[in-house]
Amino acid sequence: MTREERIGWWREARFGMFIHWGLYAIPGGVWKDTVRATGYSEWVMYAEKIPAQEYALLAKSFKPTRFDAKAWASIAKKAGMKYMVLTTKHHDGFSMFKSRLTPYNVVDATPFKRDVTGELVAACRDSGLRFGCYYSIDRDWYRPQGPGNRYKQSNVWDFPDSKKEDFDTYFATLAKPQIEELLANYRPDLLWFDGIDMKSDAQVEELYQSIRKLRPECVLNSRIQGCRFPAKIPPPHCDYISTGDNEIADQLLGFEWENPASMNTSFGFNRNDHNWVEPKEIVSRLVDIVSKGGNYLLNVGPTPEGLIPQACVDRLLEVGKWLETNGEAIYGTSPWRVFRDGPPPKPGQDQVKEPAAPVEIRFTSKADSLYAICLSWPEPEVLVRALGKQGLSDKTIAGVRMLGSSEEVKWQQTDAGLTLSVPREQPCRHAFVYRIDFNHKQTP
Ligand code: H79
Repeated sequence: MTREERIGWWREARFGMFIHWGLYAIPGGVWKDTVRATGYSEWVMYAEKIPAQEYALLAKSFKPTRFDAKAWASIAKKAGMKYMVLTTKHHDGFSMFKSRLTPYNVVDATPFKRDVTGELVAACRDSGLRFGCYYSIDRDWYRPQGPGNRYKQSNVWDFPDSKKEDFDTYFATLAKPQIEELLANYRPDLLWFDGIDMKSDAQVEELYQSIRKLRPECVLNSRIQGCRFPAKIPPPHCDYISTGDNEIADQLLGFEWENPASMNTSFGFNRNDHNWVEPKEIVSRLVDIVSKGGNYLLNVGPTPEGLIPQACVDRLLEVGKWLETNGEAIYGTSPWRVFRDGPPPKPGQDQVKEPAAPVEIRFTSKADSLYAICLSWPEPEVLVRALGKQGLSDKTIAGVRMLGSSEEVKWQQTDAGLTLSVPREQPCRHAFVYRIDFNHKQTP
């Protein structure tokens, strides 16, 4: 199977749900007297240097009585997301799936005893969502031979003797067989590696060949090899590039990419972090990412009770509402020749967060249509400079409308650009999509 065949669904999907759920949800950013209202709650074991045996006791209080895989899948669906990626093992080394390789897993080590990965896979399949497994391959703070005292972010409080570190053994006896186990038991559509660069080239190759043999259709992100972006574009053993956490590419990359992003400052549940990204910015970021050919993998950190926080649900439903009207400008689109139009950015300006007047525009395209997506309501009219007579010399415009609006849009094309009238009523909130239809060129 070719990469082109494998990546088709993923390229059309554009918007996915990342789920960080594990033992770290229980402290939720609070450990003894230390309260962290910002930052990665899934790093609590590292940040507090919690001995592995003490951290492992958290498993005994993992009782998410409100967990309902179908409800999570339904939230993702309503948000307009097309795939889900779950942390099957994070850096803390705890497996959120039934594993025969270690009893330190959600079924064998908790009173809950339910295979949450299996339940989520089933719920996703039932509702037409693709499913991916996140796996932290290069870090494991639970295991003495885990990676590794050579690296600065490893567990040196339990395992100070760097001679005991043995990445090769960890890789051969746990990481690689667990990946094979995930592939065999859950048949994921995607494997989402998080890693740093502990693996040798030979290990990457071995892992890659094994995955391809077991499941040729499984899409792979770039962190199978290394974490750094934008170095090595495109890396050899992956289907798409993961940018840095919360890092949006600032240009068209010419290769599929995805931004893993949090909705507050943490990926795992943090009970004191209320610093939520607002729906308008989520929509802006989605549009910005898709205009550059990327996907948006937006995270939720469910609570120890098993609920997606209400603040996330509210925001996701709001984005879903926007997509109901405007999804055709997002799903299955390709980037246009340029990704943006609008006033020249000021140095250091984040154009998504602080769009400059009069209006920031992003483009996407599909067949004979071009979508010009305004990141704020344009008044009294909008001039799209990139679509002047010269910029569009090879195409003629058949008509223009605004998605969700039945009002007529008047348009005029000059050398300066394409001027579009603005409907009286806003058809939705947050961002506004003009669909510009071109006359179809008959091939002779
Ligand atoms: O799973 C999420 C993060 O936990 C994980 N990737 C996403 C998807 C991740 N692993 N490593 N890193 C992110 C980068 C490391 C960041 C750090 Fe830090 C900066 C480690 C120490 C300083 C942030 C601040 C985390 C701990 C303190």
